Amino acid sequence: MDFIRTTIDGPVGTITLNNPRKLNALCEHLVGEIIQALHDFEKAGLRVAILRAMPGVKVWSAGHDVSELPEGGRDPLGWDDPLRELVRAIETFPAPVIALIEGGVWGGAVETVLACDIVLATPEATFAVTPAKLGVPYNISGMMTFMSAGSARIVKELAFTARPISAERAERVGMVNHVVPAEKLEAFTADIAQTIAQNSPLSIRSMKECLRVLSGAKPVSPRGFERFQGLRRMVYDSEDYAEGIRAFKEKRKPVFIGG
Ligand code: LCV
Repeated sequence: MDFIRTTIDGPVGTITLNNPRKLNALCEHLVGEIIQALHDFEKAGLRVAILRAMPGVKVWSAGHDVSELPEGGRDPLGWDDPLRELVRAIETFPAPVIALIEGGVWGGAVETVLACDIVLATPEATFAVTPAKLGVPYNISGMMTFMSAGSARIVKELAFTARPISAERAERVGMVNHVVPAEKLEAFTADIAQTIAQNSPLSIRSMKECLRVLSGAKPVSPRGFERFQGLRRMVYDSEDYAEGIRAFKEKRKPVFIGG
């Protein structure tokens, strides 16, 4: 594996993001390695997976690899996009996935973390939902991931401002389970993981799947779905979307014209 490290401690497996050159941006290669590691953990019958970055990182993950986003005319977050595949792999992994967060979590990496079952963070960790900064029309299941982690009002503030929020604020609004000082976080995470691993894996697996289905069970009519997709297409076909991606690559602030 080039971009991750994996370790196994009895019934608990750990995946460590390790592509510092790209700030662990969720590129196709990195995502493929994470998904493969989860498949390996499932085959090995592990009872908990921990997803983390290297100790002491300033950036846990910079989010979707912007260089892999289309420059317009195509849905940037379609079904087979690596980020979508990663979120589904976490959600359907048949055991709890614990996110151990140090540093900044950006864009699609926030959804990835929120797709995990338990989120543990240091006080210095931050979370920034960034589609509006890039001009990206976030996708429907992604918005539901955010909605299941926080109230619509909090999601709107995060999504509309695109500003990072602190781990403490994220904990207060229910997006993070525990905020723990960095020097204690590994032991705290291991304790929760080992506790889970001693409980019934079948009971936990069924409850995780029930909760996944129930949290996604928001009635959306076919007409409503098509309207969402029409709204999203209007965005990714827009000049604003192309400008957002171009500005990121040219390392300048985008100028959005609303069209
Ligand atoms: C590719 C990158 C990235 C990156 N992709 O270091 O949620 S959505 O809809 O927005 C979704 C589509 C999504 O997830 O989009 C990505 C959202 N992510 C962000 O907005 C974070 C963008 N990155 C940053 O704001 C900064 O890089 C942070 C604050 C994370 C770190 O800043 P720092 O000054 O430490 P640099 O900005 O210098 O980045 C180091 C290298 O990593 C690249 C960046 O272009 C630079 O490349 P070069 O060394 O070639 O110049 N990089 C950073 N983020 N998401 N590449």
